Amino acid sequence: MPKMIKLLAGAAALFSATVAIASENAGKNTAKSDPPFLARDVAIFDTPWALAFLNGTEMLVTEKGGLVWLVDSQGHKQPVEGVPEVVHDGQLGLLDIAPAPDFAQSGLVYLSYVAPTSKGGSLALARAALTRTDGKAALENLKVIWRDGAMPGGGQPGGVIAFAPDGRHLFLTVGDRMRPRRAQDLSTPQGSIVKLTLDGAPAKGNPFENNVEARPEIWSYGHRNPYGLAFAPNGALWAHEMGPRGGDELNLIKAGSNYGWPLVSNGDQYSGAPIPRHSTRPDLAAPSVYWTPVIAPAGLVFYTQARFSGWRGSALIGGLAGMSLSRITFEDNGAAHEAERWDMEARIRDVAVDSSGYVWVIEDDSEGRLRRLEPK
Ligand SMILES: [Ca+2]
Repeated sequence: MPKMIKLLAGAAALFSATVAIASENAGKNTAKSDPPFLARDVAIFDTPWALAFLNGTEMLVTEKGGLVWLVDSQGHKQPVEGVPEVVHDGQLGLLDIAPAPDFAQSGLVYLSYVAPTSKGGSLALARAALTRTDGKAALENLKVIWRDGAMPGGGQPGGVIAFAPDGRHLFLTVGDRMRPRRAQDLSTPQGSIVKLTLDGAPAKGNPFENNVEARPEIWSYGHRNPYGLAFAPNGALWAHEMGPRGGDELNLIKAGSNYGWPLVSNGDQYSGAPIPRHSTRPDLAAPSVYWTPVIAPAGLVFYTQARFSGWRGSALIGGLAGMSLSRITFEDNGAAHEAERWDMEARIRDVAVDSSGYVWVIEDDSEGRLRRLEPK
């Protein structure tokens, strides 16, 4: 590299290090046992994974084993037929579900799952019409609109869907499937967040669309296993992901950014072997918040309602290992803080807010509860 360019590159790295927001370790925070809400048990599911409201009173709940339920706010459950076959093994199975931005008119829903392949299963994104005839609910005209490429792998599938505020695109988290190097390999979508049209095609203007060696749907990369993805009220995209031993992360997601896995982490390998910290590589995007020890974050929703008046603008994150619910606050400069964490005495898999401002959580258990949180 010519000397002048080297100098400029060094100056750029220094500049980005100077403007980077300091990462805050929230792992040392403790969960409070006196939450400002009452939790009402509404229904029970076998290992539920995702919860999504369709309207003010009805929601869809997925179970990892491959069932979808239509549920009302009183807890009445109706099975939804027409769910595709899934690979149910450890972390793999039926994953997220989300109504289309125009669901009220189209009746379309999107779902993610690990689909059977000769290599053990690949992450699939499908779209289907939710129909209700003669008292029966079903997914009809189901079409797989995107696949991760059917490469072999282990757990850590990712699979969380978030629609862009423009209503014309969607984002999907793709886990590294326990093949960490793929998170730095732009020729595979594993370990990335992808941006797609509502038909599953790579979005126009994606950051690597002119890189012939890259998958054109990739929006950001260097991710490990993201189980939370949501747009903030100001239009910023946030994701969280599970670290290895330590180093869970909450990241502000920007087009083309590399979030570092497995080159850097604020956690270590499960063996105890160290991984270089984010601070050693200012060229890689560092988390706004990290957790060491971990909470194993799952589910992410921004709270914009009035019912919990002090929570407006906050994000809520469930904790699997943490058996917790965390409230995250944000600053205009991209900094974030775990303001509070409450002990939920169960592994929290997903969190949602209904149109009345109540918060709903589901538990990761063979008898996992759907619970409604209301202010005390
Ligand atoms: Ca990272």
